[in-house]
Amino acid sequence: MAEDDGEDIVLSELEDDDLVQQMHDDLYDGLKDEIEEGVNILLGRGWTPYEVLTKALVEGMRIVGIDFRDGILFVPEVLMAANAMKAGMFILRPLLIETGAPRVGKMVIGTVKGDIHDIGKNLVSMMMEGAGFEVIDIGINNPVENYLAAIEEHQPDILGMSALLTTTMPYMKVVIDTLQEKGMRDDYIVLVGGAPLNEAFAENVGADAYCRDAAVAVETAKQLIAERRRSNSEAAGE
Ligand code: B1M
Repeated sequence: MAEDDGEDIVLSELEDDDLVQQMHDDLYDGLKDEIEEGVNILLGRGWTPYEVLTKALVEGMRIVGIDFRDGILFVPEVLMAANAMKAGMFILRPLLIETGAPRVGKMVIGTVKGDIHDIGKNLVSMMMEGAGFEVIDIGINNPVENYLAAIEEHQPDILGMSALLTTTMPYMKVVIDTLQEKGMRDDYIVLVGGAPLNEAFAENVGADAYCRDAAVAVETAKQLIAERRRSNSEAAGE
């Protein structure tokens, strides 16, 4: 995508806006080293990790997604873009989770069975950790048994599920129905997210909420945990 006029581009010499534009191009081209360099430059110029994440990386991946959809990019190129994105996220992760905040709750999160998309889930995990949550990430392609084993082992407040494909999102209902059948549904707050979902879908499958993005996931998690704790202490007559 990036126009190559034969001149080497020196990232550190670019103004912020041009650098971000160049990073979108570099992400598109799957240039991991350049993405790492760009992230470090922006951080060095005083950008917050969250700004770098959203403006340089997430926006760049949005553009990749459009051309993937339109058949301009194919799986191998998108994989390279995803790897470059992950390299940038790797630098930002410790900065985003660097917080003295007391643990506000625990979440188990994973991408559902049949689905290997994990960038969005990883981002949600990072933002939740940054907001003071303990996060147990069970990875991709999770059958219901994996969710059950993880919640039994870790006893979280929240179960989070991610799906990026219209063919895999119905699996969320399988997990929630299983919790229901086992009489465990009300023990957990269930949050769902992923590009093809919406609020109506979340309501249909019996989730507590749909989270449009990682920031909404954090806000929703905090709000629902506070509500749950309030009603528990009211029930206990405190
Ligand atoms: Co895939 N892919 N892909 N892909 N891929 C999509 C999803 C697609 C929309 C592309 C397109 O056509 N435009 C399309 C799905 C179409 C559909 O179902 N309607 C698609 C397809 C078709 C496929 C394959 C079938 C392609 C093929 O093989 N022919 C295949 C399926 C593989 C499988 O899973 N079984 C496939 C493969 C891949 C790659 C492996 C190449 C790669 C994934 C690499 C990886 O994740 N490690 C990939 C990628 C990168 C994408 C796109 C381009 C980008 C996804 C992404 O990372 N976005 C994507 C296009 C798109 O989404 N526009 C696409 C950035 C990320 C930050 O956003 O994931 O939405 P997102 O997460 C957000 C929110 O959704 C929310 O918060 C996140 C952060 O703000 N959120 C949650 C997400 N999960 C949450 C969980 C929560 C809360 C919020 O829990 C509490």
